[in-house]
Amino acid sequence: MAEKTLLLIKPDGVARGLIDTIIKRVEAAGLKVETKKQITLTGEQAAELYRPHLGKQFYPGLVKFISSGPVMACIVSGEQAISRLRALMGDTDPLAAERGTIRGDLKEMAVINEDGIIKNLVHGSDSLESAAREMPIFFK
Ligand code: DAT
Ligand code: MG
Repeated sequence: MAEKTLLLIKPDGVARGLIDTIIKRVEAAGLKVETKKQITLTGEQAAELYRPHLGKQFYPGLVKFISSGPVMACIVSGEQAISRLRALMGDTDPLAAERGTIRGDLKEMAVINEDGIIKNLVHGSDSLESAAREMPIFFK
């Protein structure tokens, strides 16, 4: 099924100059970047993005990190775009992410920030429901 999903290049990826590198990888895998926009999330946008994690011990740090600097928000489309983008991203923990994945190949030496948050460069919606909730946070 043709799908649309949200890709975010997180503040660590933008700060490290990896926007083009990451977008090229997504496109090389046969997915299409329909539109993109660089923004710094408001607290409200960050809270909505990470609403499923509300109540977890790392939630406050997560919201702080994602709004700590500009992100590149992208709508990515293609057949099975949601699962294909997730596979391309690799494991949540960059140290566990396989070679050939964005998180595995582009990780930095220290993958945990000062608040205990895993820095892993990218966010991708994990389901049709998540994509439907997350895309409008960035694209009206
Ligand atoms: P993913 O981004 O792979 O969908 P997730 O939705 O479980 O992973 O978590 C959202 C982000 O929160 C994740 O990209 C990095 C951070 N994170 C997840 N689990 C964490 C933990 N146990 N400690 C610190 N940060 C964590
Ligand atoms: Mg997630």
